[in-house]
Amino acid sequence: MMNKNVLITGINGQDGSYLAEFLLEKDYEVWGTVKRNSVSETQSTRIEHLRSNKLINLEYADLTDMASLIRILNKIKPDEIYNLAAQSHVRISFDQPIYTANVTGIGTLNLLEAIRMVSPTSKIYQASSSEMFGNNIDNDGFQRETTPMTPVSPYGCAKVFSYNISRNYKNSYGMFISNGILFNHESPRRGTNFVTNKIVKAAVRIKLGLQDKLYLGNLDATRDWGHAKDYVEAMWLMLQADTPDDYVCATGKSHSVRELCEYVFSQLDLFYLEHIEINKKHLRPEELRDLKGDASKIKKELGWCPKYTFESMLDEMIEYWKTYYKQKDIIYV
Ligand code: NAP
Ligand code: G4F
Repeated sequence: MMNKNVLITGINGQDGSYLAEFLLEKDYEVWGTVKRNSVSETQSTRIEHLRSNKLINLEYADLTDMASLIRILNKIKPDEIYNLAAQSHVRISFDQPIYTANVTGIGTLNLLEAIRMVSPTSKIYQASSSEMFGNNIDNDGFQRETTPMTPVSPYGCAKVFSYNISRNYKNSYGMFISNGILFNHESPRRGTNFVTNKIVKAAVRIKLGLQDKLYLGNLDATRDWGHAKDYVEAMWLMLQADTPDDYVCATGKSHSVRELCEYVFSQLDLFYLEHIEINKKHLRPEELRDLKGDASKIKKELGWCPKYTFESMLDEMIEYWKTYYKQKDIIYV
């Protein structure tokens, strides 16, 4: 029997790399898009360990370059498409709002239009985000599929456009498109300018005497943090359903950035307040204050069951950085 083939845009991102591993284990033929970088080694850092697998293929493409998407779709005609590519950093979206709108918003439309023309029966996953809710919270303290969306960042606005245009293409053209409204998810592969991995990496470096201070922004914002490995399984589950639909993915527990610092530093026998300073440059012009998701729909309908806790996720990240610096011949004290 032929292997199912799949296209992942943004395969070298945090989620793309875990999703590629997950799908290779299921014997999919995996095609992924990478962006050209002048340092070619960094184009595929997170998936370097998968490159020798005969079922993985990389292609140059950019969401802002529709012709590149048409070329790949023509070649592959994928059974499933996971649109994970984005300018995904919320703080940076305030510095580069137009670029963010072009990639994270219009880029999705470029892809959908290309799929409609070339491969309309492909099943599509759109990477939507809890950032779309802005500061709306239901009376019970949770956000869910029905919570209104009033985004508070250029990134959130671009994601709402992608969410809406995906639904519009599903309804207008009968395409199979599901939105995963994913809450924050992390791992050792998380970019180190997102708050979890920034804190864990810095705390390990402080413990090793490689750094004195950690500069952060708002310590009082709360987030619902899960593990990326659990969340890529949810993406796949959405495309195995009989009909397309939109699903929230979250742990249902939220913690403040302060609590995160407290936990990570205490795991290294440090007291966070002795090492943290606030730097205004990490504050956002408008902040999304609190996130806590209700994932009962995906649990009930698709049987999704996350395995990691907040603590086990952070412990894995701490171990990663300890090992990383050990391999660099630094003695851990
Ligand atoms: P990530 O690590 O930032 O990965 C994004 C990927 O998109 C990278 O491979 C990046 O390539 C690629 N990319 C950026 N601009 C592109 C363009 N113009 N054309 C083609 N590819 C482009 O993000 P992630 O954490 O894996 O998240 C995956 C998706 O889920 C994103 O859409 C994100 O917005 C969304 N999301 C994430 C979370 C979360 O907590 N992680 C939550 C909700 C939704 P380069 O590295 O070469 O730039
Ligand atoms: O780690 P963050 O940058 O993630 P944020 O803004 O919640 O966005 C992430 O999750 C979204 C889902 O809700 C995704 F759609 C998006 O792509 C991305 O993956 O910041 C988390 C919190 C914020 O409240 C921020 O203000 O941490 C606060 N924070 C405090 N100091 C900081 C810092 N964030 C960063 N990045 N750097 C700081 O120094």
